[in-house]
Amino acid sequence: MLKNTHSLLRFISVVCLAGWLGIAQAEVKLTDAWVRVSNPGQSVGAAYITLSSAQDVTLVYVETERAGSVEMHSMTMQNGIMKMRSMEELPVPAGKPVKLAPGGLHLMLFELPAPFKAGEQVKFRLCFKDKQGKITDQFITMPVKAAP
Ligand SMILES: [Cu+2]
Repeated sequence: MLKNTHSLLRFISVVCLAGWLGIAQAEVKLTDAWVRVSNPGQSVGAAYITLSSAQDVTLVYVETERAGSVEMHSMTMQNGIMKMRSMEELPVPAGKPVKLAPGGLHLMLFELPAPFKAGEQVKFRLCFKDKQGKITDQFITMPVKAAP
Protein backbone atom coordinates (compact mmCIF):
# COMPACT_ATOMS: atom_id res chain seq x y z
CA MET A 1 0.00 0.00 0.00
CA LEU A 2 2.75 2.40 1.00
CA LYS A 3 4.73 1.47 -2.11
CA ASN A 4 1.72 2.12 -4.37
CA THR A 5 1.09 5.54 -2.83
CA HIS A 6 4.68 6.45 -3.42
CA SER A 7 4.65 5.50 -7.10
CA LEU A 8 1.35 7.32 -7.59
CA LEU A 9 2.88 10.49 -6.15
CA ARG A 10 5.89 10.09 -8.37
CA PHE A 11 3.62 9.63 -11.39
CA ILE A 12 1.70 12.81 -10.52
CA SER A 13 4.84 14.88 -10.07
CA VAL A 14 6.22 13.71 -13.45
CA VAL A 15 2.95 14.64 -15.17
CA CYS A 16 2.95 18.07 -13.51
CA LEU A 17 6.55 18.70 -14.48
CA ALA A 18 5.82 17.81 -18.11
CA GLY A 19 2.84 20.15 -18.11
CA TRP A 20 4.87 22.93 -16.58
CA LEU A 21 7.66 22.49 -19.12
CA GLY A 22 5.11 22.52 -21.94
CA ILE A 23 3.73 25.84 -20.79
CA ALA A 24 7.15 27.35 -20.09
CA GLN A 25 8.26 26.58 -23.65
CA ALA A 26 5.88 28.75 -25.59
CA GLU A 27 3.73 30.88 -23.32
CA VAL A 28 3.95 34.63 -23.88
CA LYS A 29 2.79 36.72 -20.93
CA LEU A 30 -0.11 38.93 -21.98
CA THR A 31 -0.80 41.90 -19.69
CA ASP A 32 -2.47 45.34 -19.73
CA ALA A 33 -4.77 44.29 -22.56
CA TRP A 34 -7.73 46.49 -23.47
CA VAL A 35 -9.87 47.57 -26.40
CA ARG A 36 -10.64 51.24 -26.94
CA VAL A 37 -14.30 52.29 -26.84
CA SER A 38 -15.54 53.09 -30.37
CA ASN A 39 -18.34 55.32 -31.58
CA PRO A 40 -21.40 54.00 -33.43
CA GLY A 41 -20.71 54.05 -37.17
CA GLN A 42 -16.95 54.01 -36.65
CA SER A 43 -15.49 51.24 -38.81
CA VAL A 44 -12.04 50.99 -37.21
CA GLY A 45 -10.89 50.48 -33.64
CA ALA A 46 -7.76 49.85 -31.61
CA ALA A 47 -6.56 47.43 -28.96
CA TYR A 48 -3.50 47.49 -26.73
CA ILE A 49 -1.49 44.87 -24.87
CA THR A 50 1.93 44.21 -23.35
CA LEU A 51 3.76 41.10 -24.59
CA SER A 52 6.55 39.52 -22.52
CA SER A 53 8.43 36.37 -23.43
CA ALA A 54 11.32 34.42 -21.94
CA GLN A 55 12.49 33.53 -25.46
CA ASP A 56 12.53 35.32 -28.82
CA VAL A 57 9.12 35.04 -30.47
CA THR A 58 7.26 36.93 -33.18
CA LEU A 59 3.62 37.90 -33.19
CA VAL A 60 2.50 36.87 -36.67
CA TYR A 61 -1.29 36.96 -36.60
CA VAL A 62 -4.16 38.36 -34.54
CA GLU A 63 -7.89 37.86 -34.90
CA THR A 64 -11.15 38.53 -33.09
CA GLU A 65 -14.78 37.81 -33.85
CA ARG A 66 -15.47 41.50 -33.32
CA ALA A 67 -13.49 42.75 -36.33
CA GLY A 68 -13.19 41.78 -40.01
CA SER A 69 -9.41 41.92 -39.73
CA VAL A 70 -6.67 42.92 -37.32
CA GLU A 71 -3.35 44.55 -38.23
CA MET A 72 -0.28 45.33 -36.16
CA HIS A 73 0.56 49.01 -36.52
CA SER A 74 3.41 51.24 -35.51
CA MET A 75 2.90 54.97 -35.01
CA THR A 76 5.51 57.66 -35.41
CA MET A 77 5.59 61.45 -35.66
CA GLN A 78 6.87 62.73 -39.01
CA ASN A 79 7.05 66.52 -39.46
CA GLY A 80 4.38 66.95 -36.81
CA ILE A 81 2.05 64.42 -38.44
CA MET A 82 1.18 61.05 -36.89
CA LYS A 83 1.99 58.28 -39.35
CA MET A 84 0.71 54.72 -38.97
CA ARG A 85 2.41 51.82 -40.63
CA SER A 86 1.16 48.26 -40.98
CA MET A 87 3.65 45.61 -39.83
CA GLU A 88 3.76 42.08 -41.24
CA GLU A 89 4.92 40.78 -37.85
CA LEU A 90 5.94 42.09 -34.47
CA PRO A 91 9.12 40.72 -32.85
CA VAL A 92 9.07 40.15 -29.08
CA PRO A 93 12.70 39.79 -27.92
CA ALA A 94 13.50 37.54 -24.95
CA GLY A 95 13.19 39.41 -21.66
CA LYS A 96 12.23 42.70 -23.33
CA PRO A 97 8.48 43.38 -22.99
CA VAL A 98 6.85 44.98 -26.02
CA LYS A 99 4.22 47.52 -24.98
CA LEU A 100 1.35 48.33 -27.31
CA ALA A 101 -0.15 51.56 -26.02
CA PRO A 102 -1.89 54.73 -27.24
CA GLY A 103 0.50 56.89 -29.29
CA GLY A 104 2.70 53.95 -30.28
CA LEU A 105 2.36 50.34 -31.33
CA HIS A 106 -1.23 49.13 -31.46
CA LEU A 107 -3.56 46.52 -32.87
CA MET A 108 -5.76 48.14 -35.51
CA LEU A 109 -9.20 46.58 -35.87
CA PHE A 110 -11.00 46.92 -39.21
CA GLU A 111 -14.58 46.35 -40.37
CA LEU A 112 -16.23 46.58 -36.96
CA PRO A 113 -19.75 45.09 -37.19
CA ALA A 114 -20.74 46.83 -33.93
CA PRO A 115 -19.24 49.50 -31.67
CA PHE A 116 -17.11 48.54 -28.67
CA LYS A 117 -18.95 49.59 -25.52
CA ALA A 118 -17.26 50.13 -22.15
CA GLY A 119 -17.45 47.03 -19.96
CA GLU A 120 -17.70 44.53 -22.82
CA GLN A 121 -15.27 41.60 -22.99
CA VAL A 122 -13.68 40.81 -26.35
CA LYS A 123 -11.90 37.54 -27.16
CA PHE A 124 -8.72 37.60 -29.24
CA ARG A 125 -6.47 34.92 -30.72
CA LEU A 126 -2.78 35.74 -30.99
CA CYS A 127 -0.39 33.52 -32.97
CA PHE A 128 3.26 33.52 -32.02
CA LYS A 129 6.11 31.98 -33.99
CA ASP A 130 9.23 30.79 -32.16
CA LYS A 131 12.79 30.59 -33.51
CA GLN A 132 12.17 27.07 -34.79
CA GLY A 133 9.19 28.34 -36.77
CA LYS A 134 6.65 26.62 -34.52
CA ILE A 135 3.36 28.51 -34.27
CA THR A 136 1.53 28.67 -30.93
CA ASP A 137 -1.96 30.10 -30.43
CA GLN A 138 -2.81 32.08 -27.34
CA PHE A 139 -6.22 33.37 -26.37
CA ILE A 140 -7.05 36.41 -24.29
CA THR A 141 -10.22 38.25 -23.31
CA MET A 142 -9.74 42.01 -23.30
CA PRO A 143 -12.03 44.49 -21.54
CA VAL A 144 -13.37 47.48 -23.47
CA LYS A 145 -12.37 50.77 -21.84
CA ALA A 146 -12.37 54.46 -22.65
CA ALA A 147 -8.92 55.85 -23.42
CA PRO A 148 -7.26 57.15 -20.22
CU1 LIG B 1 -3.34 51.96 -36.77
